Amino acid sequence: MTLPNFNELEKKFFEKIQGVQTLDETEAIRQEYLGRKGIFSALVDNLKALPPEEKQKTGKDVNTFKTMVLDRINQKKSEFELKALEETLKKDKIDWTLPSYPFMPGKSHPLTQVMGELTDIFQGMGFEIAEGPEIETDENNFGALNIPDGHPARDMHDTFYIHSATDDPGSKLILRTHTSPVQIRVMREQKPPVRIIAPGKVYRHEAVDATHSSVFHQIEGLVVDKNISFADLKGTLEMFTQRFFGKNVQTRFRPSYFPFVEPGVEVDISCTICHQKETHPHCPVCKGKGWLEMLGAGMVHPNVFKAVDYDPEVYTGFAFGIGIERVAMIRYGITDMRLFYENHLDFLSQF
Ligand code: FA5
Repeated sequence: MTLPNFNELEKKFFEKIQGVQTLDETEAIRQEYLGRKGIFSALVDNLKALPPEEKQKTGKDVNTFKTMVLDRINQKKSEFELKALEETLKKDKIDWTLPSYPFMPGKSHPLTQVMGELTDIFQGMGFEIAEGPEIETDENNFGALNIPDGHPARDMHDTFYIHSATDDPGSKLILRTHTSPVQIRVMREQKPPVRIIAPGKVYRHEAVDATHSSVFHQIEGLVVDKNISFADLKGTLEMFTQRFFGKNVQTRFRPSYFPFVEPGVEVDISCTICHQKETHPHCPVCKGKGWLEMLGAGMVHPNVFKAVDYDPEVYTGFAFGIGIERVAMIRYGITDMRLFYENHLDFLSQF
């Protein structure tokens, strides 16, 4: 048995590897040397026939040779891969003069913007923000607000009922029809003085049209303390309308009925589109009336105070509920509420 001549083997390998031109040719050499039936398999097989003293030394030489072959093949492969990458990059050259893709930054929905502005104005007047759930108990939405079962005022709020196994108004669930139940939640949690606003979504089973939606937004306001009067309500709402719509806007208080306030009012503002000028009979927003209805308000009814364990002989308060969609329509002169919900970018991107 002749021993392998490593000098000869190395010389041959170097000749071959220096001559390769492609990645495939390099792979062919790898197979020839390191493959299952390759040169190294044969060398290892031959070791078995050697006497033990030769076996160890030759085995070491085989390993050294193998490591060298492997390193060189890997180096060659990397060279070809790098070259291929460079060529691809050359072909895919970036043209910096091309126009970029249009980039449209997002922004808040107009209703969210209006809600944020209203919240800021009231926070500036010292109001805190309160929250309540959209799934509410019948008791908080109606009962505690002086609208007992069977009261005709319930007909004004076409209510979505959530199936429940009980008739107990404290457990019967509905989708809240206004933000007024947050008044009840806050008063049950804290003693006067109270000065909160509660913005949020409300639900009514209404036929949807240009001025009505079945899901819309309100901001509730509630102030309770000793000696709170109707003058405080008027002053607060006048300051709010002037800050939001501008100094030239006038407010009008009309008597109205809500079971949870006494007296109750609806508050209108002078039309911000026609400014009640001579052309106003044709105004598309106020329809010639010169005034736009914006919110309901009033002095908190003593029965509401009794329901939350406040003493109506000691405390008085006022409350109001503003329709956000209505305010946004007045602000921007929009005549159809449905535009807010259709998600057309042409419409939304104007705000
Ligand atoms: C209420 O919801 C009372 N909770 C308001 C209130 C609070 C009165 C506190 C007194 C004291 P009303 O149903 O009128 O009242 O609704 C208030 C405002 O919500 C309306 O002025 C209107 O701007 C808006 N609104 C009512 N129904 C709809 C609807 N279907 N779609 C859009 N906006 C509506």
